[in-house]
Amino acid sequence: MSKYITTPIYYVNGEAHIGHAYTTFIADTMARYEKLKGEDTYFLTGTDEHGQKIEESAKKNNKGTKEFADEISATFKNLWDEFEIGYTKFIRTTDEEHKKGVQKAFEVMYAKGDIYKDFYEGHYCVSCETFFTETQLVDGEFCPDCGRSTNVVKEESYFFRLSKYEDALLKHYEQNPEFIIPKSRANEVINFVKGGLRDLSVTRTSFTWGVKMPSSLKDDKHVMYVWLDALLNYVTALGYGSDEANMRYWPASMQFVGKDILRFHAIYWPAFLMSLDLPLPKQIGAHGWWTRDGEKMSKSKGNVVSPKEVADVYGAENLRYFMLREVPFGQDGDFSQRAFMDRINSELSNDLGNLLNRIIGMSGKYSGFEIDSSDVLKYHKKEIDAAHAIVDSLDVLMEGMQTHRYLEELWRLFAIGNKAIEEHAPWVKMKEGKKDEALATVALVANILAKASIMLHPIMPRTTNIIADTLGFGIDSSSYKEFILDKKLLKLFSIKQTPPLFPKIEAPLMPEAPAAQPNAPKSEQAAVKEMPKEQDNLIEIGQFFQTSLKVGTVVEAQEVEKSAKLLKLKVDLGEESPRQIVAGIKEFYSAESLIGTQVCVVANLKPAKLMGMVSEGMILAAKDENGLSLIRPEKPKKAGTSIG
Ligand code: ME8
Repeated sequence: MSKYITTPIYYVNGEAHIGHAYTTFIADTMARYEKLKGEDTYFLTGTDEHGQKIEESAKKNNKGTKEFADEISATFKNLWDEFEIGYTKFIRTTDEEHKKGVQKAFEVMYAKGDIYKDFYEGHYCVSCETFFTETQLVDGEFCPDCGRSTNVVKEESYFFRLSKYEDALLKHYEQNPEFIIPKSRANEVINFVKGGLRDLSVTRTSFTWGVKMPSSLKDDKHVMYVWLDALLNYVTALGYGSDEANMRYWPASMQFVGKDILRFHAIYWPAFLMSLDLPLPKQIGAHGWWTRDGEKMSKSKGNVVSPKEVADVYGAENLRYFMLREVPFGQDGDFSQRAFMDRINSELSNDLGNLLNRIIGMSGKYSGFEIDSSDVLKYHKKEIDAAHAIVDSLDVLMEGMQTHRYLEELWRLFAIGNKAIEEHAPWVKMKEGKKDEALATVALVANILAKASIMLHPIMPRTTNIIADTLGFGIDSSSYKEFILDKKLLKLFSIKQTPPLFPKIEAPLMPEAPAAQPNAPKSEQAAVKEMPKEQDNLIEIGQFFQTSLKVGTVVEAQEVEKSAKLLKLKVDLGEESPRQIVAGIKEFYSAESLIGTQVCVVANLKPAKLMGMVSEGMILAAKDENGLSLIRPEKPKKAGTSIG
């Protein structure tokens, strides 16, 4: 069975950042893994180039729209080429075949009666290219997704009968519980659909930068809605509507998306496919959001992490390793140089790099850079069996996208290797004249390194090719079969001397992120307040003690879905149950990063309602022009400890 793996196609309104890189890394890893297993695999990525947002960005940059799209699209393609992303095709929605395919799809949907003409009146967010109803807006004006102002738009539009597919979608989710991973996200989608689907406006007349209507409709004042155009890329890339030979790869085995665009992929996209009588993708994988040093990345804050900048100083594959090791799939992740350096130094350099160096060194000293595996099973059957058990456990982790667990388990192989060297001390055995035993230990470790590098290959292809070259073998689906599936040992290693692959990093190699600029829309001046600055408003000590300040431990934290600013926290104040506190700190802290940390709380504040949620306290924070930080006890204190 063939495999088809996709990333979202990225908007060409700005250059790639590590969030885009993460999606691409994880998809590339999956595609490489399937190829290693010998699967016929097609891997698609590309750029999304139509719509009002791109038109406006081009204008701001004083460029023609196509010229601008060409430039930014090329920066994505070049970046992925630098990262050696092994895509089969890089699609652009401005490609002629794509446009033809979209027009054909529109005709098929129209002929089926799934598209009709009417008027649309709604609030449009250009940045998200999405319409909202009045009730969805924050404070009647702001986009619930990005917090920007929306415009009222009334125009003639063609509509897709999304409502018709409500039941079929719900049935599909029910019958295919693995359709959306992680499962927690599936519930969000199901609830959204259960809440009722409105037909979707799928054309625009207010701008022209989009795929034109099929000529058969004779209505050329409309262009296609960018999401209809964009989602169809997954089949037009395979030739839908033109040369359909590659349509044999459809349905996709895995479509990776960020959680921000899951709704489009798990609701609209399957409905479009049903309308086209095409099968639905096997799985949609929604990953979490990356922050930098606990803060959301944004151009306005100037704290966006450029993958190129990181790769240039820390190494492209080290970044791949870090991102895939750092977060469980589906959860939010944080990029900090400290965490990144720790993983490079301890895991890549100490555990893996040192083991390879020791093998190079010992094989040179004891056996002229040749390692013979003949005696491994005689002296080290236990270790080899343990290594094979680990290797056997890996497939299910990768197929379930548990890359952090996959790498964690994989690293246990290096622990076996390092422990064997310590325990069997080949240098002592050599002195005792037990050369066979010493060389068997070296061969054991060489075999462990060989197997580990095959399994690490999808994550660090270039690095593992160097390791394999150092050991004297090649990584491909036949070595995967021989050394992983059939559990064979490599009979003879011929070792090359290779300089250390992971030099230790002593200090951060990039400038630290500029502190964030608070930029809250007026709609959400939430529960974090600045401390009073007035010196002339003196109070008595008794007045101060009227405020009950307590140390609390955050036990739960969640993003408030329709809000760009709010997090909903459960804070343990040593009371019977934790308090719910809604705080306007989402721009500065990810929910994930707060769990288990301590905060200072005004505990006797009258409960207030924020976006319909009760907030039973206020969290203390300090905010200046450089951003916001929470006030925390210097050392952990029991939850509920009074401050004062
Ligand atoms: O939404 N953390 O394009 P886009 C993690 N063109 N991932 C992130 C991220 C972050 N901070 N920021 C972006 C679009 N991403 C549409 C898609 S598909 C038919 C059309 C990743 O350029 C994540 O995968 O805004 C997200 O879904 C994607 O970039 C959005 O890229």
